[in-house]
Amino acid sequence: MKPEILVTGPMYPPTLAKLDETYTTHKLFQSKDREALVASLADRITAVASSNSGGIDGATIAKLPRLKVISHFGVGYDTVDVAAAKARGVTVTNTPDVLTEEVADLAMGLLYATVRRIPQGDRYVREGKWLKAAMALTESLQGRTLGIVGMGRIGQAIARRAEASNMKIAYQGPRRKADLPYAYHADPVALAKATGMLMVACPGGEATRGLVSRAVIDALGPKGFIVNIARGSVVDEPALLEALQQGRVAGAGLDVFADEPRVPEAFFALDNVVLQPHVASATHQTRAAMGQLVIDNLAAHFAGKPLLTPV
Ligand code: 8YV
Repeated sequence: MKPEILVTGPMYPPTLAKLDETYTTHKLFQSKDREALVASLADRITAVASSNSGGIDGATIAKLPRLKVISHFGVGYDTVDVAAAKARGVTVTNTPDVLTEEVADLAMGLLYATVRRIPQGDRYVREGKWLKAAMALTESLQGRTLGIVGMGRIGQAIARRAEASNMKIAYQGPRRKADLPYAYHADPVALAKATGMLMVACPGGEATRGLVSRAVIDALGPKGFIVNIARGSVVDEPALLEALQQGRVAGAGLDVFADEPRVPEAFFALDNVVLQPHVASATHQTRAAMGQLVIDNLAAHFAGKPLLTPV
């Protein structure tokens, strides 16, 4: 009899296939009666596999008295009620490190695309406009200072890339990191004012909800740029949309949104924003590595061994 697990959200199909092979999987996200499914499993489920598009809340955790581990597909786990889990002695694991460089690549790609207007140039050629005139010049990244909000593993990987592009680095976060040689600003408004260019790379969740507020966005100024590869919840999205519409900031590159996959259509009409469908880690190699961590943490649990990546 294969051990049973509850899978609360869809994830990388090969990983799901591997879970189906190894476990009797109960897929909450496919269930017609989620309440009934959870109730039917209450007396025996010890492990859950969750994802960003299907997390697990405190109410569901409370209905699983034997639960021991939540193996989450993602480095960010803001769709998991970690406080409720910890209160119950349930360990949550995530998928850090294996996606750091991949996410940093997309972040820099989005910064280049936004400031050097690469998608706009692509459209300019496709629409035959180059036949009539050269495309307008853009701003330069050279010598600019990139203000990174959130200097964790991904923030530092972005900083390395930006430095290789002759950019200077400043950052904001809960605390100064003594081992980093960059200028630190406790206040995101001060970081925006000092740099005019923000890269949002901090965790999501209540602690950072609305951290990049209207005041931060206004502090960027009309030559300012912002890229968000973290979570839509971190940025005041209506304030950013308004600032872009009114030219109070020069441009934005967005991979994440407040209510994914629903993106406010008002963004579509704007020529100063580059939009991506939350793809920072979306390569076969990286998603496979993330999935392997989900699998390895579950295997460790069922083998009574230490979990690999507890949060
Ligand atoms: C998602 C991410 O996991 O890891 C994260 O926190 O946001 C992404 O890698 C991915 O979009 C799959 O849902």
